[in-house]
Amino acid sequence: MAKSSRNSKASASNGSARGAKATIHDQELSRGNGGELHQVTDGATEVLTTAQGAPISDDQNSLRVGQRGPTLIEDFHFREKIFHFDHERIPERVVHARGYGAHGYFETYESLAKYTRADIFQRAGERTPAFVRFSTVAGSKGSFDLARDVRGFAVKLYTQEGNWDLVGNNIPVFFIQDAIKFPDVIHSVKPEPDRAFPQAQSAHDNFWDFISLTPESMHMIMWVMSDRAIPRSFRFMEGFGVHTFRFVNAKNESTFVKFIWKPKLGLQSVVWNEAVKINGAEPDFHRRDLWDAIQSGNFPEWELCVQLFDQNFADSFDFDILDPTKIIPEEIIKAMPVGRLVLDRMPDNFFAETEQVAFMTQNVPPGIDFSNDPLLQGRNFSYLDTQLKRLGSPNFTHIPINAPKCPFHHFQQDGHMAMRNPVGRANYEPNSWGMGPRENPQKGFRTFPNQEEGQKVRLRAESFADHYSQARQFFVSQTVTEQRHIAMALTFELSKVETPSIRERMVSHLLNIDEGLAETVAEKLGIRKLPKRADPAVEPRDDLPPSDPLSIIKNGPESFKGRKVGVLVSDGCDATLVSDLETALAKEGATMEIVAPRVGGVEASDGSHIEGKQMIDGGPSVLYDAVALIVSPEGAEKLTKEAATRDFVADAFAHCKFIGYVAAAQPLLDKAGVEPDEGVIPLASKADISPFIEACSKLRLWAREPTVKL
Ligand code: HDE
Repeated sequence: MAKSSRNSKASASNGSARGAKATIHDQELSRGNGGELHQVTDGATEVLTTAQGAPISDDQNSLRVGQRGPTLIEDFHFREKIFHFDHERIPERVVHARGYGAHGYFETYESLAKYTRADIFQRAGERTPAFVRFSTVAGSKGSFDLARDVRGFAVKLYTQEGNWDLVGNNIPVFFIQDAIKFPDVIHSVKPEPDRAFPQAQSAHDNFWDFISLTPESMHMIMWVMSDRAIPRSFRFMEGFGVHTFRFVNAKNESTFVKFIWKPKLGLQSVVWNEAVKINGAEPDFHRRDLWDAIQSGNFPEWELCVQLFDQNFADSFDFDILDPTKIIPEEIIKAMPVGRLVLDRMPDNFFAETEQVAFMTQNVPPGIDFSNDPLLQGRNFSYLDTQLKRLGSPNFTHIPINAPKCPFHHFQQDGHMAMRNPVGRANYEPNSWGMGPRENPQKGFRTFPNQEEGQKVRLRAESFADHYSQARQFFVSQTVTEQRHIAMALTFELSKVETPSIRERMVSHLLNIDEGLAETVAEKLGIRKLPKRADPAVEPRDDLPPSDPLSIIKNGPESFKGRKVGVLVSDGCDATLVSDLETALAKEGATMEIVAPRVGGVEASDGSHIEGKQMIDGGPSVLYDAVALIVSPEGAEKLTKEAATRDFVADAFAHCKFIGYVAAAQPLLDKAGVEPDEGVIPLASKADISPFIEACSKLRLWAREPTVKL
């Protein structure tokens, strides 16, 4: 008796904390419908209701017979609550399941009317609302952010003539040339079906088996084995439309176009050893980074660049412009900036927006059209199909995140969850009631009338046959450091392959790309006798010149803006130095985070308190772009005893980061086995701060890497 009455008291007091503001569900309702929100209130706070609007008296106890008796099925509130909970999950995306999105806008620089009638490109300075979702490809929704993987870069632009979805990746080429191979490449990379592992990894037999049997994937493999596949942040990666598209102008003239998003803050990736550790320390590393940047007003920005070319160029180019395993180097066709994308607002609700957003390659406004790229053609089929499976109804366009923001009128009706139906008698056209919308040949989307003819065949064009030349071009465009990373990535991945013949088959392909690379990988894998090189469909070329835009290191930032320093402090540390560093970093547009022995913080030499953001175990140096060690002699003495401190310093050094340190921190460097070089920078006084930040803007001291042998 006494027990149950205590419970019900607790429930009453729990209840008083409820409803301090409108529930998320209510907010969604009021926004989604734009209509009046019916609120039941007791005058002070809103009253909790069922989804049908009935006020609820007790949300702590289900209805039962007596205090200890069976629960009653007539408890409609309990039934509805559990029913809804049981149905909260929807299928995750079959690829790109793990993603993170943000709102923003696209601003057009100049009119592109000469090339396209797309409304978004007509007026200089015009802003178009945008929603972007970044993603990994292979892992499931709950996987970690730093998987070695392609990143999705999907942009929805709510133009005044309908939604334009540019559903791209952070890599400009793809694994396959024909959409019919998509299920195969994806099955091979996903967890193996009998054992259901490994999760979010390509380092396993099935993937490399498929790849080594698919020479057209070799160019993509070079990119995926490069640091492009382990970006430091969504903010520091490029996006590519991949396929050749068409611009079509008002005179119905067509220009081919490729789209590239270039981050204003320059390119940056992490190293593999770091990625592995980030995944353990902060599986949401990329999510948190985007969240923190936007919430603090440091809005990430990209420039949209277009490569424009005509049929004459297409006919004369060394490769087929319809082949999605090829790029057009920027030295050959300039990437012209045409606008900028700014992300300035996080969604109010992850599920409603980021999860339910439905991107579709076939969402193009008048003035943008497709090419015959067989991958693009296949995608145009797939994306509509997949939304029906995932979102469960053809009315997924009624979900606010997917609905156009321009006026729209059609006669589609009914179906599950229909929110909008035609009003009035007419739900067809033509009708003689004079009701409803009609098509408009001038304003409407007109497909570019490209002449097409030929036999129906299942044939791959000869012009798609060269699988190695651009893979080599990518490799020779990299700095020595980046080439080393590619060799290490291939070695790592293939070391996880248990079948020796698959490893060898891969090396036989590498021989067609770069002999030195093949030899290094073979040697590191312990392959004693080099296999014969793979038989190429077309003899690879070695005369394609290096292209600088393909390297990350050659396209790094101009400053340390947008980056973060991890500052390790202890009791008795120099408070002025800490605050001077913070001020200087803020001036640079960078931030710092205090890592302390206790998250409660430390007492500095002047008696002031410095609050910790992370305790040392929770803030390893892999989370930062550079580190500073600002400790007192006593603090250093204590910290050297902690394994986490040693890792903090040793990892920062091994990952080639810049390390600023006060003299008292010397024991920490010694304990971590740091051999000072120009990247280990004394911070004796305020005057040392600016050279330290200047050095940090180079991001890494790559010259150190051969000595740390990562
Ligand atoms: Fe996708 N892809 N894809 N893809 N893709 C999907 O659509 C597909 C390809 C890309 O954040 C799916 O809504 C086929 C290339 C991104 O919601 C699905 C082929 C590129 C996203 C699908 C490709 C992409 C997807 C799964 C081979 C870069 C995430 C869920 C022909 C240019 C969008 C969904 C988001 C998602 C099919 C190849 C990018 C199944 C058949 C090439 C960024 O429709």
